[in-house]
Amino acid sequence: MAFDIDMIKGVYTQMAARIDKARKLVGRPLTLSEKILYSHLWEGLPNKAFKRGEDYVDFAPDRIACQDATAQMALLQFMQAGKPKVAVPTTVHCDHLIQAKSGAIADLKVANSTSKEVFSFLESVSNKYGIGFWKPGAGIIHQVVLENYAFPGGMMIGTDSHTVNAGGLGMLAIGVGGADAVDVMAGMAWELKFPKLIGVRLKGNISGWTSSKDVILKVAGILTVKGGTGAIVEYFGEGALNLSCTGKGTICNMGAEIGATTSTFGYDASMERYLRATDRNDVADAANEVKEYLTADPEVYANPEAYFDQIIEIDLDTLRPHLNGPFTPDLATPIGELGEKARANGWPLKVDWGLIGSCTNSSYEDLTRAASIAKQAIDKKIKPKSDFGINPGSEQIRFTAERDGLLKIFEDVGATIFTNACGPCIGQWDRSDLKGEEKNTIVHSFNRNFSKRADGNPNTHAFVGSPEMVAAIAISGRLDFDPMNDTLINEDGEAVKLDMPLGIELPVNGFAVEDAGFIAPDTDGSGVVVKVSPTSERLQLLDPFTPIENESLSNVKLLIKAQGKCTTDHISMAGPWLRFRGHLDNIANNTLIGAVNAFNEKTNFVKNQLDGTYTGVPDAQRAYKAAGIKTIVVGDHNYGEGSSREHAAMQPRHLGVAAVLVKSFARIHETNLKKQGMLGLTFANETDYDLIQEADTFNFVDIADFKPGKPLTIAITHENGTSDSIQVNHTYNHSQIGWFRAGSALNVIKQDNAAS
Ligand code: MIC
Ligand code: SF4
Repeated sequence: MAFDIDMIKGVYTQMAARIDKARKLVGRPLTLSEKILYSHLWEGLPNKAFKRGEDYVDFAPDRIACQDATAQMALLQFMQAGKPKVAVPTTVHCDHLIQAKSGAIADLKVANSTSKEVFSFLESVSNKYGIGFWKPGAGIIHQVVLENYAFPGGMMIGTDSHTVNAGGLGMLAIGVGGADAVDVMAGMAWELKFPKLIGVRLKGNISGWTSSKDVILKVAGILTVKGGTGAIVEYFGEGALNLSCTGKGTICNMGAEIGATTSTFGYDASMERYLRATDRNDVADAANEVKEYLTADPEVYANPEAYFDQIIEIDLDTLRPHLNGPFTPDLATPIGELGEKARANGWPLKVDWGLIGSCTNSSYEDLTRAASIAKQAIDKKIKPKSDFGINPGSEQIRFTAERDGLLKIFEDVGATIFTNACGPCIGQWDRSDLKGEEKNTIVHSFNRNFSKRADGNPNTHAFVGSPEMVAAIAISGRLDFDPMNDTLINEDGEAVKLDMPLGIELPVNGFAVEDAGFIAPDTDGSGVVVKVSPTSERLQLLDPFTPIENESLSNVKLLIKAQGKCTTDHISMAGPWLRFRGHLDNIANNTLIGAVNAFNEKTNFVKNQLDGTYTGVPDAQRAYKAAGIKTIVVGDHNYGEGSSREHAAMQPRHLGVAAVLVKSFARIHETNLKKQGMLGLTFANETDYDLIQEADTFNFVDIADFKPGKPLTIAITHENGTSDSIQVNHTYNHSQIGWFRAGSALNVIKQDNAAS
């Protein structure tokens, strides 16, 4: 039986009336995305049609998922909200804080001891507030959600950008910062700008070496890392129907890499099979009763151009497998063309590691496809040239894969089986084969490959591919290997070819598990005491932020002008810093240390305008804070790309940064800045970025008149006494300006609580 089946049935009971009413209001057939949006309005029955890309709308998500690295801050904030229990079903998953080093059993033991304080905190807060807790080793949040909680037609939010993975089961699942999750946990509406819609028609069928991963690698190449911003991507067509449910999850998962709000697929037989295989006949039966509401109206897919803002068509019959990278997930290259490109760019051709796992590609089917390649290495006597690491997606997958002999195959080719956790995908990797920062290449089945992400080394060139392609490349040890055309020399000196991968969609003998790792909360958690030691270096109770006063915005100094890509990994690095995710002051010591200073192209080296010296970004910022001076961060396009981590907003806020002014923002990060009571602004005229000089002072001349839809003016004084006046845009609505005035969104919740 599924968790929360009554909630799911409740959603289905109300669905028909809400969607039928929406169809009338909109006056035309509806896409699946619109159906889910309109059936999850905070007000219940829709009473107006919304403008895509314009209207802010209040939604009522069905559930929330948090992972250990973001849940700490989310729950520390929720604890301040003064509520006895979470208002909607919520889960916490411990997956980010487990380092991959020697193998699952040893690594888990180490994590359980080094992060004991944090895991115990999360477990007791979960118990107190009615939150389901998935202990370390249970699996990666998005696999566990897909296996247990996702349901067709539902809407969920999660404090992780890859929450979108649940689109594989026909949900609208959206990544948010912790403060957004706190709104919903506290029983309030969740606000989102009504998204635009991108339709992707999948023609033909996937076969051979091409996989679901290649669909999204191709889409990323077309749309780039910001092409999906503000939009939901809805996949359809014959090719969609023939993809497995977890394969659809892979495609939706990496929608985060194109900035999309989320991605989804209509309910179909693959989803029904997956629900039944994961012990959720009740959900499948309930979904079957409202089937027509769980996909678009037929007119939409027959004539999509009339219903979507943009259409992309991909012919799966001719789609080739890809590897994307290095350093960005949208640099797409078909296998076969990579050698030439690598040679031209000086990317090392020798591959040191092949890593299989992450929330993107760690399903049972993924492991079978990769294992079918690994098995050939054994059968054809090819000695793998690279090291191999595997992170299964969940304990259920691991247990079943072990039973079915898949793990044995990987072990026989020398792979290390790491914990069911994020591991190297988030820099939780004690990589022992490098001595320093050697230039090297790795291939992985993850989703992100930003600089330093997996191992902290800026010279590691990481390429993203399907698990089976990662296996093939790792066996060959070469980035330019094309398994469809090239041969390998085996131990007998013969030239042998790898056959195409063979996957098993769902385990023939069913899934099995002994201890899935779930701990249900007490029905009454009011007596649970949550302890946070005042001397802890890992956890720190939060003090409310004080509002940024208008007067403090007249002598604002430039902290850093960031150049080029500035992802949340650059703003608040993960890896070794994950250990401080529950301690705002300690993690603030990594603020913007990865951002490239536009004036000297160095990282963590900025001018402290107070004394003219050059120093690390956190040091300079702490000096401004001590002097009571507010600062501004200037950035390029798609600033804050990547993670949902609100630390990237809370840390600058905590240290006294008042505003972030960029050419464009990634969605979640922009919202996180607003939630924490900061100014997230964009240049009205992009080239004004070039006017910003190293020792500039900023005066927000009309901040007293901060209003929705009205640009702000900033007077900039340069060191040589000259000045410029620029216009900056913002997307704050009335209530978001209220957050700024109150110091944060959480302060508004607290004020409302106190008033009621
Ligand atoms: C990531 O993949 O970057 C993470 C780590 O899962 C983040 C969340 C975090 O920073 O904790 C994400 O994608 O949101
Ligand atoms: Fe974990 Fe990587 Fe997925 Fe983020 S992308 S949730 S770090 S596996």
